Amino acid sequence: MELQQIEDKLKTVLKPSRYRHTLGVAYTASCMAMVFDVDTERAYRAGLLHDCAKGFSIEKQRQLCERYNICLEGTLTKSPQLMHQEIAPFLAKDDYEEEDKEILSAIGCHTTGKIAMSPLDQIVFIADYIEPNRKIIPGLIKVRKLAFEDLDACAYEILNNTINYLTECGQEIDQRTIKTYEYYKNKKE
Ligand code: DGI
Ligand code: FE
Ligand code: FE
Ligand code: FE
Repeated sequence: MELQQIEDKLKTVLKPSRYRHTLGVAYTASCMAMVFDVDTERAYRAGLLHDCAKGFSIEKQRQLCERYNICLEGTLTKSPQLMHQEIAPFLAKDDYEEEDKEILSAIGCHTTGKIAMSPLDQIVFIADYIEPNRKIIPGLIKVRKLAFEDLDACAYEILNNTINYLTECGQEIDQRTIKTYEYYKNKKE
């Protein structure tokens, strides 16, 4: 699909604030791509598509998980906010004609991250956290600077903040979030 078509369609399925966030991620990802020699259109497209499943109700997301044979055990049952990451690659392919494996990979790990992320994976993961419409939270200023300097250090910082935040809220932390955190922690040392 043309970028314009993707944007038009997303605008009809996402609420206005989510659509605004989506554009913020697309633009931030393409700026980061300029710094780290990644294809800017790919980064923009991945940014657009990353939350394509977020407009559906949790019930509808559960149905989509069943349709795509996504296993609903473990963290996904306790943390339904992770479902949209699992659905995104399937939905991007079916509803937005996205065939690019690297884009599908990036949107499929944008919430938890994964071990040894590609530069594009990291860019989408980071852009989602720092885009300009996000409200300022502790540590964000530091993360925003690192985003244009060091992808590994930036990913580590985000995962550390997220794990601390989820622990404070008493929320279940996904195994992938923990594994990704440990991976980037070891890489840093
Ligand atoms: O979809 P967005 O709001 O743009 O952002 P996101 O997809 O990165 O994250 C959605 C939510 O998921 C956010 O509130 C943080 C939360 N989250 C991230 N990692 C984990 C998690 N929640 C749980 N329970 N476990 C995790 O490991
Ligand atoms: Fe998301
Ligand atoms: Fe995120
Ligand atoms: Fe997002």
